[in-house]
Amino acid sequence: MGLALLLLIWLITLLSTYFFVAKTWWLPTGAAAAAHWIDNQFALTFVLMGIVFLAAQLSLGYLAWRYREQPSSPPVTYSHGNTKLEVIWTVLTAVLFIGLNLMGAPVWAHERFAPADANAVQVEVTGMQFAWYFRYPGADGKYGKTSFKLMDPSAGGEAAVGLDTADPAAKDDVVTGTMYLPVDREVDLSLRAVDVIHSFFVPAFRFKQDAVPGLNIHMHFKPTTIGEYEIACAELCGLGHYKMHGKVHVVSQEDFDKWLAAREAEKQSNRDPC
Ligand SMILES: [Cu+2]
Repeated sequence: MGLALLLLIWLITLLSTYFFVAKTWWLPTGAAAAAHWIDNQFALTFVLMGIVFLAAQLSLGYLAWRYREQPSSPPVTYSHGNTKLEVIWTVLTAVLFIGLNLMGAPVWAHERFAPADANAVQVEVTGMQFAWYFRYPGADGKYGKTSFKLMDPSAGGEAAVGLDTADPAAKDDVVTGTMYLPVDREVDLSLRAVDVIHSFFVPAFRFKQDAVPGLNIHMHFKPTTIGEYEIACAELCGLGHYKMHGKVHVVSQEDFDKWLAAREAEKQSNRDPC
C-alpha cells in the first residue's frame, strides 16, 4: 500500500509538471511593450513554485512509503511537530511571496498610476452584458458627456454607452464594436461598465483590468505588433459571459487614421441625411 501511494503521488506530480515544462497550454505571443516583463515575472514565479511543488510532493510520496505500516511498527504516538522547522518555512514562504510582489509591483503600478504618454491615443472601453463598445473622442480630443439615464444597451452603439448627443463635444465622438489601435503608440484607456463588473482582458497584451459600474478607470499600454487579437471578458458577468468577446486590430498609424476618418464620415452621413 505504501509503495502504491508513492507511485500514485509521484505519477500525478510528474505528469502535472510535464504540462508546464512542455508548455502544452500557454499564453499567446506577447504583443505589447510590458509583455516581456510580465512573462519574465510569470516564468520566475512558475520556476520557484515548481521547485517547491516538486520538493513537497516527491517528499510526500517518499515519506508515505518510508513510514508505511509494518508488523514491526511501534504504536502511534502524538507528535507536537517541530517549532523551529515551522518558523523557518513560514518565514521562507513570506520572503518568497513578498519578494515576488515587490518585483512585479513597478510594472503593475506604471500601467495604472503613471500618466500615459503625451501623444497617447485615447479610447474609452465600455463593458455591458454581453458586449464591448469602444469610443474615440474625435478631432476635438474631448469625450462628449454621457449619462446613465441615456444608456440603452439594446439599442447598441452610441445609445448603449449613453452618449449625450446634445453636447457639442459628443458631435465627433465615434463609438464602435471593434477596437482599432495604432501600433507602437501608447493607448490611454478609460474603462467603464454599464451593469455589472466586467474585466477587459487581452491575453496577447498581457493586459487585464476590471470594469466597474460607477468608476472610470484609467490605464495605459502600448501595442507593439500589427495583428488581430482577442478581447475576452475575464469576469463571470452573467448567462452570456462566455460570448462576451471582441477583436482588437493593431494597425499602422496610417491605416488607423483612415479607419477612424471612415467611421467619422459614416457618423456624419447618418446624422445629416440629405
Ligand atoms: Cu462581462
